Amino acid sequence: MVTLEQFLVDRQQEFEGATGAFSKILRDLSLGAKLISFYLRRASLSGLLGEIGLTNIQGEAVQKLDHLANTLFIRLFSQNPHVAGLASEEEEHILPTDPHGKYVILLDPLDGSSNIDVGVPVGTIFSIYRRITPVGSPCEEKDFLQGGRAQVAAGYILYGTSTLLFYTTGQGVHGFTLEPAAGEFLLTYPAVRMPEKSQYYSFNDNQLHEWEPGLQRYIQHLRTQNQTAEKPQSLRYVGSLVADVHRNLLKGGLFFYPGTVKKPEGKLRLLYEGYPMAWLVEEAGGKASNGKMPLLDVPATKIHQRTPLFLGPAADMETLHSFLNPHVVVEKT
Ligand code: P6P
Repeated sequence: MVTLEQFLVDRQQEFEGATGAFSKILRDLSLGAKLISFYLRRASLSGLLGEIGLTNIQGEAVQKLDHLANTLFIRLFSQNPHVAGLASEEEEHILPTDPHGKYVILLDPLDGSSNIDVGVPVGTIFSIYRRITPVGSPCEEKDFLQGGRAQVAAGYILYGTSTLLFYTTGQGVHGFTLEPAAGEFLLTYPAVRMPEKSQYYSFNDNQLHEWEPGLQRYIQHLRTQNQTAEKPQSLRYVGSLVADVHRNLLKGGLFFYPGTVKKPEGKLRLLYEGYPMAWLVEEAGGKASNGKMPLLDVPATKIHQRTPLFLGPAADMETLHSFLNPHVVVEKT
């Protein structure tokens, strides 16, 4: 049994600087995860379901647990000397914390929270960068807009049938399960690889009529393939990004949330949903794109910018791109 703390100590050299900063940041993330998991599992017993009557920067109703998770992580990272600042889905602007911190963190504190009332798993998503502005001064927005390939760590916490923490620092994807009896995350998924063959495909087709024609043709291709396949792929979509991506990461499957005619940028946020998920999937052997280019190469211009997101096994992504960009020769991986 390897605890998350021990795992981090054993692999400290993998995280640049090896100063122990990452261990302390991940320790705060795991403490936040344990507390959120505790409150989530009692939400309907303790009046924590429902909305607080506010609307966030995204124009979405703020759930009580969104507010709790956001406040909790702000408190935790505000007292961490390695963190120079935060950006959160729930906050319009960046939140500078310790000017002597060397890292900045982007967070979706509780993604998919509208599912809480119906018992569908929800998650926390995080993305960590080394700041580029001088240590000793307050962090600035440009620290958060370095682009997906500049991430130094990324991951998610899934509050599902168990509480799982998955992360990467560029040395593979490693997963841990919370053992409530010990209050520790234990290593349960070392060196995760996404299966090359998909069992599932995942999307919400309520706007299919607004999708680009190549994508509609790809859906038809999937369904035609299923008619003769020995093991037809199943549609699985719970409408909670962490849960949908986690299932497809472990079992193999294509997930996408495309743009539409009215909303070409789609719904999901690039910096604290797209980039971390794309890096995790690439580190596990899959691919992620915005339909046109690798997602990690999509330039970051605004903290809350949105992006179409496609991710899945490399071979399935190659087939998808052949439908989306029929005139582009897709390099054989
Ligand atoms: P739709 C949850 O609100 C979320 O941001 C993601 O977790 C999820 O993947 C997506 O929206 C679901 O959106 O339009 O299918 O309900």
